[in-house]
Amino acid sequence: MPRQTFLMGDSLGVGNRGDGETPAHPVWVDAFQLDATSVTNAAFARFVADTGYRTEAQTFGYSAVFHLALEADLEDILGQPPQIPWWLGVLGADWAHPGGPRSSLAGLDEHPVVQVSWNDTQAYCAWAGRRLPTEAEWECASRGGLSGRTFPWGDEWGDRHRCNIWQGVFPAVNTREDGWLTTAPVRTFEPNAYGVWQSVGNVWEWCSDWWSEAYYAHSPARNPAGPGTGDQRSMRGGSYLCHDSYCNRYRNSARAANTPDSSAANIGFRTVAL
Ligand SMILES: [Ca+2]
Ligand SMILES: [Ca+2]
Repeated sequence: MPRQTFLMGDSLGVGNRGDGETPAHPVWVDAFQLDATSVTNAAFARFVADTGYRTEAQTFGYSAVFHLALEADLEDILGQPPQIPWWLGVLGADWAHPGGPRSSLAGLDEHPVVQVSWNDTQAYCAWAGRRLPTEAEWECASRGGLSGRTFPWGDEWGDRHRCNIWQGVFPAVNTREDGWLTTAPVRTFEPNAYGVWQSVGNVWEWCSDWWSEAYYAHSPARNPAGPGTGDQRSMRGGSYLCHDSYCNRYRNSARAANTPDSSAANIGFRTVAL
């Protein structure tokens, strides 16, 4: 991505209150080289084969699986959070078993790796000689040189599916009109003008920043890298679970966060050259 000043944040008033997408503000970013796609299962498998790395989900013994994608026995289900009961804590769910212990990566080599925590991404980046993007870099790349637009391709949805989100009635019925209940291969649909595939939809992507809803009010104008400390790390782009009715976060400016040791079946990452 070329060095540039771009308008960061929600300039259209479509964001979620509380997500800290405003105020929209001009930001300078130096040139950077972002992966065209999310890190794939095949790439993560090379890292694990080379290093013997065990992810945090493997150490904890469980991770979060979406209820319609569960591949586990009943005794493997630890429970479900009352506020978001479509997520199940599942014993044996990890990057190699994203739907639970009965699932595998068969046929998923070119799908994004999921069930990786922010801390896991740091181990992968150290091995690969790369780093996570900042939120500013991620958003700059996702915008693809278009200023103030909602999506990587502009504002209009058009007459076809352009990203992997939810169709139907969340969280019970997914009609799969875009072809995918959970992850899609990383080179599905079309890249944006910067050659970036599926920044919005498919999987959330960890960024390097600590999370703060209040950051945009005082963030530096050049290469903002997030607050100095925090409890959660930022994520960008939404996932296959996003839907207008529930999680309108498949947008360039949308933000979310999670604790750095959390993993789930809809969180992955992509990297930047050092
Ligand atoms: Ca879908
Ligand atoms: Ca994405």
